[in-house]
Amino acid sequence: MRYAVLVCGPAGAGKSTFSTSMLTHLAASKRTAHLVNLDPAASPESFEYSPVIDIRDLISLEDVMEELGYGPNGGLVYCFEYLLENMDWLEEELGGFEDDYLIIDCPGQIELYTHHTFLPTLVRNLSRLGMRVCATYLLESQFMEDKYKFFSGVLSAMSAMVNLEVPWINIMSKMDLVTSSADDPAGGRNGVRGRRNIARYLDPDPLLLVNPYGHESGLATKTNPKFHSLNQAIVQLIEDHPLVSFLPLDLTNPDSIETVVSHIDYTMQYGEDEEPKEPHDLDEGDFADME
Ligand SMILES: Nc1nc2c(ncn2[C@@H]2O[C@H](COP(=O)(O)OP(=O)(O)OP(=O)(O)O)[C@@H](O)[C@H]2O)c(=O)[nH]1
Ligand SMILES: [Mg+2]
Repeated sequence: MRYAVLVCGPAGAGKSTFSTSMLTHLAASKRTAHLVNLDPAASPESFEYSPVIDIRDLISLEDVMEELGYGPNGGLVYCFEYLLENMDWLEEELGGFEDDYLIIDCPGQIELYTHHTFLPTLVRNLSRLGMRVCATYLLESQFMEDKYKFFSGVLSAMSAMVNLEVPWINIMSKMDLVTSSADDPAGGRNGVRGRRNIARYLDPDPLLLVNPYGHESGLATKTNPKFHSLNQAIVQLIEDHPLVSFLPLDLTNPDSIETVVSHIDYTMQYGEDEEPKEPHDLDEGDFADME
């Protein structure tokens, strides 16, 4: 059986760093995994592990910009469309791998996740080739510092999930950057502070958006009244469709990586002849030092 983990998420979410950490982690557990680079803009020296399949062997952003006169964003879209037209190239590249575990590092263009047909087509092709596919979607912990930014991140994750229709894991990356203090004078009003508050973000609490701290703060006072009913509708949407919750990822903590990997394994039912394993739960204590 062949497995593919797509590593998705907005620009700078930590996709490439997570892909590398996962490869290191799997190697330490004596499991073979390979890196696939789908980012045509990745710089050649940016990989600790050299990718076994690299979109830049098919097409590079630099060439598209130079030869076709595209700018960087249009150029990237051109590259994805070029790959879609040349799926036989990818199929051929994938041909050499039996019984394998591929980690597919995706580009950070948000269009790819919201409406472009690139990833759904790619996933359909991988499934057709008999691969079990799971997608991870990374959002970085800085999103939790601002409620409005955070909920736009939640909505982007939701729209990507609906667009892609594969088993899905949302990950809150860069948890090592979350500093919290119990005696924060703002009481968590301006973003995540303290362990209880972190929980309200990892399992998004739509009430964060509805003026939870009296009349001084909250979306209701900060935004134009024209948008109140829209905000209300968004809160309702998230409440009615609780599709998005996040696994925290702290790359400085091996247990945290292990937890994320075990959730991925479980989602793909890795090792078909083995008993499916229950995913690890992160110990309560793992974030205890944050308070
Ligand atoms: N503190 C901290 N920094 C991180 C972590 N993961 C990534 N970074 C930093 O965040 C920046 C972006 O990381 P990348 O892994 O390149 O992010 P990416 O999602 O691949 O970015 P694009 O491919 O450009 O969309 C780099 O400066 C990393 O060093 C993390 O877990 N903790
Ligand atoms: Mg990257």
